[in-house]
Amino acid sequence: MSPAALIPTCSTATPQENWNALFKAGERVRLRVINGSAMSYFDVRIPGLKMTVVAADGQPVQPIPVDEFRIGVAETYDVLVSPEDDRAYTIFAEAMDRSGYARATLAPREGMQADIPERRQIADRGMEAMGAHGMGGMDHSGMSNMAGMDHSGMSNMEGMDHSNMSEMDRSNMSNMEGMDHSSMAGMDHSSMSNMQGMDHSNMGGMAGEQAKIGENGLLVAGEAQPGSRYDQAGIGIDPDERRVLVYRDLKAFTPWPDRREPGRELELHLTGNMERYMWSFDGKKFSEVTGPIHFEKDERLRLILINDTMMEHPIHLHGMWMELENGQGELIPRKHTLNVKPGERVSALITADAEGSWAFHCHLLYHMDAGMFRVVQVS
Ligand SMILES: [Cu+2]
Repeated sequence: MSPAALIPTCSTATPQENWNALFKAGERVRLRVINGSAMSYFDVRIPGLKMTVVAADGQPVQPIPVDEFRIGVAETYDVLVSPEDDRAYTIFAEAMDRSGYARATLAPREGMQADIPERRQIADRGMEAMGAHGMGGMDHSGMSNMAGMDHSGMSNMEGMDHSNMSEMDRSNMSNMEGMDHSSMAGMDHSSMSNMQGMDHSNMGGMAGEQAKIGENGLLVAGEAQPGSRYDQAGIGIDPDERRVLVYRDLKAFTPWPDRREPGRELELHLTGNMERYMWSFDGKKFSEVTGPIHFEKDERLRLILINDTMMEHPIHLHGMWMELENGQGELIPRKHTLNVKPGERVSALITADAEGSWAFHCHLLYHMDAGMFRVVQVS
């Protein structure tokens, strides 16, 4: 499976600049895709080419043929592709909220380009698919406006249609976790300036992509309770039978060396308040905690992350690997960044083999800055 060519180029090109990589027909190319954005999740595909995922966060995994994968901030996936035709292919990375895209081109010669796919709609199939609990009774007419919200306008909030927000059934809003319900209903627009840094893409994308799962029966509405349901960790298989990578697919080649059972469990809640733009672990911002999280040197522990918010968070640990407990037994994959979806519970095994102080944080940079950050001290 070794690729004939590794393209060791980083791209900071805009879609218009159209970063280009050349291939020879029939050769196998390995692409390493790193989400280096500050706040955006991307759905990545190459129309006309099957991709085979062979590594996650730089760690080899057993080959997984996919048509598309979602990549959180700081995650990395390596894919093999074998372009055979004498034509260009568009590497298309659509922002999760469909507000924009990144694009590059694989081609046999310079100067070629392929079509840019039409941007897909954010699906609007109801709030109960957002993964929060008890939201089944929500007024979907109000939320449909939220999903279809003009995100470009939201960056300054000018374009936001507040009347749509008020259509929401407030009595049901009280079921929404992690939100300041009282102030949501009577939203103070002056405080909206706090939302400038907010990742609206996630906000818009949440309802859409989760709901897509629901339509395929992989995620039944209201079923997204905390639990290790890794078939829900990604998008699943969508209506036109395209295969989309999910965490449960990731399977290592050989067991990682430390096979000890964890000596203890450490549970952390991902917490926040969208309107006030507060993000934290266990309800405490970094500035409010008294000290680091302590790992005993060389201990084996289980880290459990529970997302109490309505957004996805890519949680990143420096210095040590997290072995994602995704149901693959001894062959669970290891990652440095774990995407945790709204309402989801994710667990990982860690061998604390790296002495020192390490950053542990949400890799949405505004969240990190707001306080979703801790120091892990191994000693
Ligand atoms: Cu976050």
